[in-house]
Amino acid sequence: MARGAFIVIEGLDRSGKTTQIAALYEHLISLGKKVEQIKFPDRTTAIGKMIDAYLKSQADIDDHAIHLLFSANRWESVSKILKLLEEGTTILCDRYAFSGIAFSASKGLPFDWCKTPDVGLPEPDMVLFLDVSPEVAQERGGYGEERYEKEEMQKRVREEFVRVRDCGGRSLRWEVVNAGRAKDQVELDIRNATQALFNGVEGPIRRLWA
Ligand code: Z5A
Repeated sequence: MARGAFIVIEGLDRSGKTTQIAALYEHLISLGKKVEQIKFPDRTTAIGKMIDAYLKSQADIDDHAIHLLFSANRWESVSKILKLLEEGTTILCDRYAFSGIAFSASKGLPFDWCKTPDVGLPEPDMVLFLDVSPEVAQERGGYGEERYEKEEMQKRVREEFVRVRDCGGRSLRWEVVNAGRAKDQVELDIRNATQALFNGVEGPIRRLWA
């Protein structure tokens, strides 16, 4: 039996990740596929609660320490991710290690240091990067409520994402989607990019940057 596909959606704040994951989820359900949504940070765990307090500026945490907490928050989901994939369930994941590097490096932490704690995580079969200018993102609902939601920071993060893509390793599939357009146009692009994965994936789950 083919294993499930591991699909990650990345992008700046308000690029439409949550909207598009929900749309792809509904589409896969309508096709009768086994599919699960996950999201990082996962704010439900003990580590996730610390991250949540940090993002809401209710707690101050050293830049290095918060970076390691974001990574630990992914590692605590690895057994669940592997189990779902092995059972044939497609995973749609909202943010992953790529956000971890891009946000921390944009604060000035060394790029390679930022990458190290996530080496060996399950590697996605595809990363869809929803590209939107910080100006367009800012016009969308809710912008400005959390710690990183500032135009200057988002511009630096966008630049760091390019470096993250370029350090992806030979096997990593990274597709850029123009997310500055209408929701249904973005949805169609994402569906087209991912449809080859809907029936599952042959071969082992690779490890990220390993
Ligand atoms: N972070 C980190 O530092 N290190 C890490 O390792 C990780 C994360 C994993 C919280 O992430 C912060 O954590 C994030 C990165 C950092 N900080 N920042 N910045 P989060 O994922 O929990 O929160 P978020 O990035 O702010 O996600 P979001 O608010 O859920 O945004 P989104 O999912 O990309 O967008 P959306 O909710 O689908 O859409 C936002 C609005 O735009 C909404 O009103 C939609 O109806 C609208 N929308 C969506 N698409 C469109 C289009 N195409 N046109 C017009 N309007 C649209």
